[in-house]
Amino acid sequence: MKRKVYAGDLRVPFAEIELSGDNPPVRLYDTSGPITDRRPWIAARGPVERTQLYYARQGIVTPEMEFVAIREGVDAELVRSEIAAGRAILPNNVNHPESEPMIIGSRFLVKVNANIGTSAVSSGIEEEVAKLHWATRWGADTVMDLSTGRGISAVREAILRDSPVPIGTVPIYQALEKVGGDPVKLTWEAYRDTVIEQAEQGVDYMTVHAGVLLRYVPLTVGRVTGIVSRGGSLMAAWCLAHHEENFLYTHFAELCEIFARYDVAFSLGDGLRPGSIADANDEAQLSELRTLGELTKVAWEHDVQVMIEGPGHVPMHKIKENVDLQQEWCHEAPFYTLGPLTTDIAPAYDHITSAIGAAMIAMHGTAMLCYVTPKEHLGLPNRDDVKAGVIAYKIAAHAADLAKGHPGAQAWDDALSKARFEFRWEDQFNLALDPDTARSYHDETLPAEPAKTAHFCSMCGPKFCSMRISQDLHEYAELGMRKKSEEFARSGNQVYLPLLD
Ligand code: IRN
Ligand code: FE2
Repeated sequence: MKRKVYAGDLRVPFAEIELSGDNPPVRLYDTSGPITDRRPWIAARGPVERTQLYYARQGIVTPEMEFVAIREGVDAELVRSEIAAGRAILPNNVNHPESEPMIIGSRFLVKVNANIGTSAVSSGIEEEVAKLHWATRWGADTVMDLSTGRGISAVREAILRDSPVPIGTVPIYQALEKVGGDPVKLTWEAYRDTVIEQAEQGVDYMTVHAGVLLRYVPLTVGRVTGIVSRGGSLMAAWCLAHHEENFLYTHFAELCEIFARYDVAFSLGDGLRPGSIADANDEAQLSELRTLGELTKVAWEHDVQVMIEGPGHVPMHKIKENVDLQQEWCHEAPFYTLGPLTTDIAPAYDHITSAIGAAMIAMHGTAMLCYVTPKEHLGLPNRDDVKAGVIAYKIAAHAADLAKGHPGAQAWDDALSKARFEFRWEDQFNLALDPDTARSYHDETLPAEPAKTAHFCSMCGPKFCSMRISQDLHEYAELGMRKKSEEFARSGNQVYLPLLD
């Protein structure tokens, strides 16, 4: 069975799966909470709070960094030096002490973000808080509250106070509500006040579409799908209407000063990301990426942590180039990508079209994957969609951890495979990423209790089970091949021996 355990004085949470017989328990990274309290660590640093990047650059290992090192099974010094170099971020607003420290960087486990939030036409506070817990239960490492419509401060407050994971937002959405929904009326002042309000509440990272420059907007005219980013299209509309440079770009240094006070991290938005296979890796997208690299340096000068958002829709053969250019132009700041979707033809299955791209892009070095649910392009995800999206992305992330050779990643696979081979069905279910579904699929055809120890399942039946046959092969080897081959000849050279009679 699964139980929650805590390691060390910092009480780092893990899920421990107990296995049958003398198989050792397996410890897994656990994002499900309940919430911790970082208040004492924050208070101990005195009245002037600095960012984790500042401390890392000073050579100081904070309790947050130590916590993360235990969680990842790596050295605290690796955590500190990766943060100091800007290659990893530890998002944790000083006003969000409920969140458990985690790290986003290519040298660490690949992370998954789940988007939730209300829209003008559906959903309320309880529903969104339930989605938060549901998402972290299945392994979401961060959650973004993308609420639009009325009462979004209250939704965010409820989510923050209940969240064991860092929370991200896109402040331009709320700024737009403040100016009555007309992008032309957006102002730096309205935006700034929104950011301060959200930082005070405890938002850990914010998507800022500061790379959508006036001169890049015409580059999107010939595209098949134009500008698909909500934030990107708002800023593009503002720039064109005023014929002025994006105020997020012109006020970027001021924004850095605000972020530094709370240790809010930038998620530099990809407002010009491609929204279709046809538009992948085009000049609009790449121009913005170069600008994000320039802004990364400015943020670092203010000791503010940065990650870079990426596409979108990209066919498989154009994925690697995205990581290579991002790493080069953005000085190795962590990459955080939305999928990418590797084809446009499967609405209702875009958790799959995008998990394929997510696995590939993560293998090449993307640090965090923004999930896509089956409802992408179609509607607001419900509870089932949130689970389908998180599970698809946990698979992509773990597959990439294996490919990258993250220390310890394979232990989980090995434990599950051993259980499978030894027909320890309960152990196999308990080790599964989604035990509920694994168990129910098995029980659909073989619900009886004896089937839980049977050496076959209903896919192949008793006679054609390759696992059982190869276990018999092991036995043959142990008993002596010759003796067995004699028996085999005597039995009339039958491979599949009758089992049930
Ligand atoms: C992630 C990578 N690229 C985009 N994202 C996510 O898209 C981002 O983190 C946020 O959740 C959402 C922002 O959408 P718009 O405003 O760019 O459409
Ligand atoms: Fe899309």
